[in-house]
Amino acid sequence: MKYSQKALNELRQAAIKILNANRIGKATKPAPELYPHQWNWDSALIAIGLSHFDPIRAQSEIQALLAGQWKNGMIPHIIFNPKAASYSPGPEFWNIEKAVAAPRGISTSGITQPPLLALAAHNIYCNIHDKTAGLNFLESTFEAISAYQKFFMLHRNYDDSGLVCIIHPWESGLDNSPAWDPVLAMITPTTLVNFKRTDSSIIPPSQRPDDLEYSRYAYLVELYKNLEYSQEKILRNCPFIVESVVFNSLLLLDLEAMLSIGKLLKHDMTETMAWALRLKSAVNSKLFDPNSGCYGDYDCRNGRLILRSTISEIFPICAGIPSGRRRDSLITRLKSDSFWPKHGFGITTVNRHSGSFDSQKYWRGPVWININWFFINNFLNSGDNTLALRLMENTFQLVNHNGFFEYYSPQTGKGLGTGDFSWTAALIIDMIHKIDK
Ligand code: 9WN
Repeated sequence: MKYSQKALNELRQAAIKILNANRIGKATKPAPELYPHQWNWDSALIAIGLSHFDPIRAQSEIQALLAGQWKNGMIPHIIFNPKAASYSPGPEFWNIEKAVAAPRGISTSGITQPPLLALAAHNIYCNIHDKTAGLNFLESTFEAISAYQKFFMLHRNYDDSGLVCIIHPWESGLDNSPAWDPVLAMITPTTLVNFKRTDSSIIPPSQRPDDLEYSRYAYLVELYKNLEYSQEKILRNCPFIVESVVFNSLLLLDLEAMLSIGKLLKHDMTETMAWALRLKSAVNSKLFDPNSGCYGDYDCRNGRLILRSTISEIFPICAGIPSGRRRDSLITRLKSDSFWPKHGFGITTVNRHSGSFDSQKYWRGPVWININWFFINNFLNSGDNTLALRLMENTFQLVNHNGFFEYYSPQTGKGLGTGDFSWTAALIIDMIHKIDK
């Protein structure tokens, strides 16, 4: 490791300072100005970082998220902070009062994000010293987290393939990935964005999705409102129904974490176990393209794989989905000039040689710390310490030289999007603990 214990300690202290500054009551906002509310997968990752230095706060991060749970089990992608400054689109835009399943007395968005709550809860248990308190926490959240996982099984099962679908690019977490372009191209919005965008007044527009993309995002939400957020009606009518590789891979990681939790609590996990096995095999069959030897997202409306050269091609590595020769060849692809060149700054979210690659624009090329972190975890779990160490060094270098940014240029390492980004801070803390072990 190129970094001394002293340098890592300093990095850890700086990360803790960011998480403290971004605290909003029981939860943590993703960033000081750009994202003033609580976000779903952000909070799961943030809780993992918190669990190393403040396990009580890590638990409340999860509990605050669960407080926004819908009656159908869904955990929304945003829980609005009533005291926050403006973020658009806000609660009035989502207008969840139209939904029978929405919770009352709490303001949320009407869609979800990659489910990582079981993963977060299990990490909290592993990192907490007081194991009795840890087990109590797992028991107290078990039912709600199971209901969230079951939401996908019941309401996002489009074609009984074992995979789950997403209904909006925001649900993917990788909002403007080029993988969604061909699906979004089928949508012709009648008006350009009907709300004032706050994001592009804070961040240079060249680093954010454009207005046409936002209009399509808004068009989809208008549709859900008209359908009163009924999941069944949405699956029948929404033009954007995608079985996402990253989403399904993360769901598998989350189901596996739930199996570990179930074992600790001695619950019967037969159903979860069967689903996890089926999901894994469905990613390996339905989402794998034998011609390219890579994975691809599935456009359910048009019944075809979306073959764009994005992180989806190789991401199932993170969930241990490919094995043997398939894994080896995907690792070779990962290490190639396309995604992670020898002197690069980490893994790019889009193949550098693809026509859609843009080194500055959000999920269309930049390096993100959570993506690096998912790969690091798999390398460590599969005993590939050399790769894990190399990627950790890349990640520390990015943050040490440039600050705790939302994403980074794969060409220069420069920080992009917002600074003081919470999951970057949280995952740096987790990586430092992994080195210490
Ligand atoms: C919309 C909070 C979120 C992340 C997403 C990221 C971005 C929101 C936005 O920020 O999305 O949900 O306004 O662009 O794409 O992954 O959860 O950090």
